[in-house]
Amino acid sequence: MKNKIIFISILLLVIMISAVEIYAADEVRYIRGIEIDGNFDDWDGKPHIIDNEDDIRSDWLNFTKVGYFADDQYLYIYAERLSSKSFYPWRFNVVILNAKEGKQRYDYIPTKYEYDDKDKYYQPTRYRKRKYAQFQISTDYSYYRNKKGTPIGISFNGKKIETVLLDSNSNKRIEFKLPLDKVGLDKENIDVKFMIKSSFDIKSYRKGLYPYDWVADGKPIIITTGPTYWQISSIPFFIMTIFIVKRKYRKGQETENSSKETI
Ligand SMILES: [Ca+2]
Ligand SMILES: [Ca+2]
Repeated sequence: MKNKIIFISILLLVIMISAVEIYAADEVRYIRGIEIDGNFDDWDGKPHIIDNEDDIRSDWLNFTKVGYFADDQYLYIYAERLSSKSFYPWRFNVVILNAKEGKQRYDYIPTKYEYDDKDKYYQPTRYRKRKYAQFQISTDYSYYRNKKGTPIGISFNGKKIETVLLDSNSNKRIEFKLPLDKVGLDKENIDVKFMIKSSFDIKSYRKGLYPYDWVADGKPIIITTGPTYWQISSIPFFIMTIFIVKRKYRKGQETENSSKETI
């Protein structure tokens, strides 16, 4: 009987410790920020959306995956497209739907899509008129000094903010960050609602198909901003809870043993 109790206690302890370790590893991965450098390993474990491939004809405008992350200052975005050819530029907009400042544009955003079997294409069937603020992302050729890396220019409502040179040879994916103070959302624990819109695709347009690729299809992406201290402080809290549970369990065992002795 005693051996059984010891065995169960050890088993419980092992389960608890491994749970803490997994939880802590997940937390560390989450709180580890994104560095804008052309190395995409830091996107492992961050939220992402897979986008349809049958929603625009030009491969270089066709988004296939978008990752996102936010702290209290920046919205970080990872974008992947179908084409990796270096002579195709990057050119798209990041639309901030719940911007508190800088809303200047109106657009009809698709809210519903239907798959067209004949054209093998996702065509929008419903739209909603929305006002928003807009960041423009494009390959900055004025910055090209050598053939290595990808220079990504970032503008807000038509005004250039900066150019970052990504140390990456593949032109299939990029990463960048957008300053949330431009849209009045540089705060902790608030939602940022955004969408990504490709530039106009003449190839789709000529075939009578909808000429933009939106991510996400039919609805905005929502990410809650930091703070990171919340996530860090939850780890000691979790360990403390386990410690209390363990102490209570041990106390219970002691009472059980002493009552046995009395008998
Ligand atoms: Ca990176
Ligand atoms: Ca797509």
